[in-house]
Formats: sequence, structure tokens, C-alpha cells
Amino acid sequence: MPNDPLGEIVVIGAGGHAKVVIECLRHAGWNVIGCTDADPTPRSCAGVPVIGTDDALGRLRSEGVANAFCALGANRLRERVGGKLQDLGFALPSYQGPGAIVSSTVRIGAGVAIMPGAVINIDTVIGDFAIINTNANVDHDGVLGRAVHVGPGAALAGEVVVGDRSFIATGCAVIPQRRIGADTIVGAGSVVVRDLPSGVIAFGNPARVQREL
Ligand code: JB2
Repeated sequence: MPNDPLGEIVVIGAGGHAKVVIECLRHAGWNVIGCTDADPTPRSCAGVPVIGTDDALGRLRSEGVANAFCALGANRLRERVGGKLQDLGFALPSYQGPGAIVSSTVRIGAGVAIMPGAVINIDTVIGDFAIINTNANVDHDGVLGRAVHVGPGAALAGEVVVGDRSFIATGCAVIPQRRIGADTIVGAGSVVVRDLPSGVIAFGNPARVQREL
């Protein structure tokens, strides 16, 4: 019985996020053949070789590597590079890390990283290229846009809506039914009790807009 029953996959990025992603992909049953990085210096990342820059991706696709995972932590960059992977014809699977609990009713887009211990409850929708990081919680009926990042240990109560590319940092808490706009950053440990607009950085308890981005 092979221990990589899902087949071959290439990972984009060789930084901290990629290390965790590679370990989770292996755990899920993927054969991670290597990763690409803006810095092509030969080295390994979580035990797999850095193959070169993203210029290598077209060749890998033509050689039969069918799957790719964009493991870049920066939301806008991840969305853009993820789109390039789609254009190159890669399939973009999502995965659940060890110990994650995800309701079977959750609609999960392409290239979504659900990290170890994350919990996602009934009827939530998760957009393409989102990260639900370690031990984060998204309760029922949440709507998360494309390339959203819910940081480690953050907790979103029921019916919370988060716009595209927003980052809810480590340990935030968001009360039910709040709406957070697109391209917004909510600083670590903040408590969101009022809606937040797009394109701002907000933090504190209660979270207040500090400035526009
Ligand atoms: O366009 C690119 C590109 N731009 C930067 N293509 C590819 N293939 N790689 C790119 N990079 C590479 O991403 C950089 O050369 C660098 O090796 C890597 C970013 O690594 P870093 O460790 O700085 O960040 P990260 O994105 O892996 O992780 C961040 O986000 C995670 C969600 C960190 O803040 C982590 O702590 C966090 N958990």
C-alpha cells in the first residue's frame, strides 16, 4: 500500500507557511515532489527539494505533475499566484490537517489550507486560497471570501462574513453576525463587536479602525 495514494503535488513557496503545508499534505496522502520559491538556491524545505523559481512550473505541468498548492502566506500574492496555477492547468486541491474537524456541509473552494486542529461548522462557505490556521474556529453559516486568512487560534462565531484577502490575526474573537470587509487586517488578540469596513487595519478590545491601508 503506497503512503502517497493521492499522487504528486508541487508546493509554491519554501517559507514558514510552506513547511506546515508540506507536512499536512504528506499526512493527507500526497507525494510532495518539491517546491518552488522566489529564491532558487538549492536547499530543502520540510524534507523536499526547492526545485527552482515559479518558471519551473510550466515544465513540471508538461511532465505530468497534475496538482499544485500555493503555500504563500501573503493573501494578495497567494491569490495572484494561485490564479497563475489555474491558468497553467494544475488542479488545486484543498486539504485538512491532522485533527481538523470540518462539517460535511461546508463548501470549500480550491487551494484551501485547513491547518491542524481547525474546526469549521455547519453550512460555512470558504473561498479559494483561504487559510484556516492552526486551532482556528469558524462557527456555523460563516462566509469567508477568497484568500482570507484566519490566524492561529482565532474564533469566528456564527454567521460572520469576511471579505476577500482579509487577515484575522492570531487569537482574534469575532461575535456573531459581524461583517468584516475585504483587504482588512484585524490585529492579533482583537475582539470584533462591530462591523469593520474594507481596506483598514483595526485592533483592540473592542476592535477600532486605526487607519486605512
Ligand atoms: O511569487 C513567489 C514568491 N514571493 C515570495 N513565488 C514563490 N514560489 N515564492 C515566493 N516567495 C517566497 O515565499 C520567499 O522567497 C520566501 O521563501 C517565502 C515566504 O516565506 P516566509 O517564511 O517569509 O513567509 P510565509 O508566507 O511562508 O509564511 C508567513 O505566513 C504564514 C501564514 C509567515 O508569517 C508565517 O509565520 C505564517 N504562519
